[in-house]
Amino acid sequence: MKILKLAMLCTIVQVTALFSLDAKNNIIQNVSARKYKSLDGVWQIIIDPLENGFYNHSLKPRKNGYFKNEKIKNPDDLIEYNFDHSYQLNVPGDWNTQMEKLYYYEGCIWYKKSFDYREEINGRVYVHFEAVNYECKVYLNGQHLGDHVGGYTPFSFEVTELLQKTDNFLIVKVKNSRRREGVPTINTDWWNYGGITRSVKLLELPNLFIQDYAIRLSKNEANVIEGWVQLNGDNLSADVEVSIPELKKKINIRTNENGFATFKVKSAIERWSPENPKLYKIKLVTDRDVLEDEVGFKRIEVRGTDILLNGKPIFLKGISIHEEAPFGGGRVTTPEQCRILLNWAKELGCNFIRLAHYPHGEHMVKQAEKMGFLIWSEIPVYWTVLFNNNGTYQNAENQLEEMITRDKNRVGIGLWSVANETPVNEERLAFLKKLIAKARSLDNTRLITAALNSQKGQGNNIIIDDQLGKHVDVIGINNYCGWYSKKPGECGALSWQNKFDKPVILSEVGAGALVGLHGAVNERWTEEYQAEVYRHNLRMVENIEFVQGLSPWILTDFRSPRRNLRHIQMDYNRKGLISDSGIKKEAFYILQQYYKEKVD
Ligand code: GCB
Repeated sequence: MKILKLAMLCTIVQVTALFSLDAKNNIIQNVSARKYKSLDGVWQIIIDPLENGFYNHSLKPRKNGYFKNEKIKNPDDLIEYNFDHSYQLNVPGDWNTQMEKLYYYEGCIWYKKSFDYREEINGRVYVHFEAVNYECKVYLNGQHLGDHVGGYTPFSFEVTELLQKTDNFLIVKVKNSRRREGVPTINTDWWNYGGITRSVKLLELPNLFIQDYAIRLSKNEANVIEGWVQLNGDNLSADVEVSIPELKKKINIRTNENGFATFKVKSAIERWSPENPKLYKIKLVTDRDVLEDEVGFKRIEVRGTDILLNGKPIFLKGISIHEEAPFGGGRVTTPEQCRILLNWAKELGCNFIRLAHYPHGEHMVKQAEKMGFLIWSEIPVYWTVLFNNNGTYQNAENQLEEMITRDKNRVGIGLWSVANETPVNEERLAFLKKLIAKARSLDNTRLITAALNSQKGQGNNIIIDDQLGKHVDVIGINNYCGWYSKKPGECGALSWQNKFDKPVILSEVGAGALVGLHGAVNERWTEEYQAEVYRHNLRMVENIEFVQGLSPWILTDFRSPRRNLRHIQMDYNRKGLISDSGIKKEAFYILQQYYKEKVD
């Protein structure tokens, strides 16, 4: 297995100062535009709660674990597992909603996919996983390829040397046991959907291939497009042509001995915005590789308490979204499901979506920017992760880096969020400051944010003074007036003060309602109560001049094991404006009306 060479890493680090985007990890950019063979479909699985396929009775790793896929040769052989006579699951997909007995399961499952590979290999082949929750070990034909931790970002391993014409077996040991030191930690308010939740591909790449590239509007020079290209392979010095046909631009560059080159070109450019989600086709060509993408150009910045998009103040009419499939739950697995969610957000009148609380799939991001949504993308540093643990920090930083590496060319991304509702203390401040610095070093063209619930209240006065506010560009505030505190009718009278001269997005506000349950406005769980909470909170928003957007909690009901009120919740957080069965609640129309009347 080849991974990026150290020399390449060094060059990229040097160039960081120039371009602020690096590609330290081995993520391969824009996989859906490459030649690939899909490994999606039915996989054989073995449910292994004791990790017996990995550890022996003395808890020592086995030499011949399940990853060997052994078969008996003689009738008296003893092998106590057999993938071919086991259960099956679909990939992509979570295991919890595919098999009743796995609904609450948190533990280890082995996945196996057999395949032939009769194609002539003229270059290199990588196995690419778009996401596996939460951690995994990957084996091909009995050989360990590598491990990955973090349930929402992509990773790949080279398999060129290991592929056989027939009877390949790819085995993945997946584990979604919650860990105190994990990111997220053991306590969340969403379902811990386990499994190979996104697609798996065998990427067919030339010997020298375009591994990664960045392209965007220069932050410092007007009407300048800039970027870089990173090749992977031997003899890394090569000619690359970057073209943007619609702008009639062709840029010819030559990569250095580490496969790296930057480019820059001046051009009149139509800016991307929610009203005009303009994308340009681009093409990167070497004598061995051709890659196409669609990219857009925008500038987002802050000035005092304003958010400026392409130089003009914008009010972000948003909604928060979990990666929960419409009509029945489970992880989103298809572009069609993304479209349904995004069409609902459009119908609501949104120009902004908060993709909570972890990086969503690439389909979602790509589709969203095409439809004109500005996007908040987040890593699962949620609640009380172990801020004093170095391993936890490394894990969070790695997930941040994988998220930014994957989506840096997605013009729709406006904000990177490093955390949600973290407790105020020194260790957390140090941890998040470091993450913020990392995010800025990877991408200085997006705004950095975090959702805080640390505002202090006394009577009707609320003050935002969390020291983290100093370090982010935009302060996200989660506030549940009328639900977790106060009566709905009291929210309109709240008076907010912000210690920082920075914009605030009300990143969460909301209330629960069971669709179809009707009653008085003071009866919890009714649609009327939820609508009342929205009415009063929207009145409150109108009184806070530094609020430049909102993403109420949440577009649809979503599964959460915290929600145990059987007759109402049935394992669902009911704060959705739309039920898990796709029915709109009264509050949907309240917010829709507000967005209709609100000037951007
Ligand atoms: C929050 C969390 C979100 C929860 C929500 C709730 O503040 O950020 O993940 O789901 O509250 O419904 O309690």
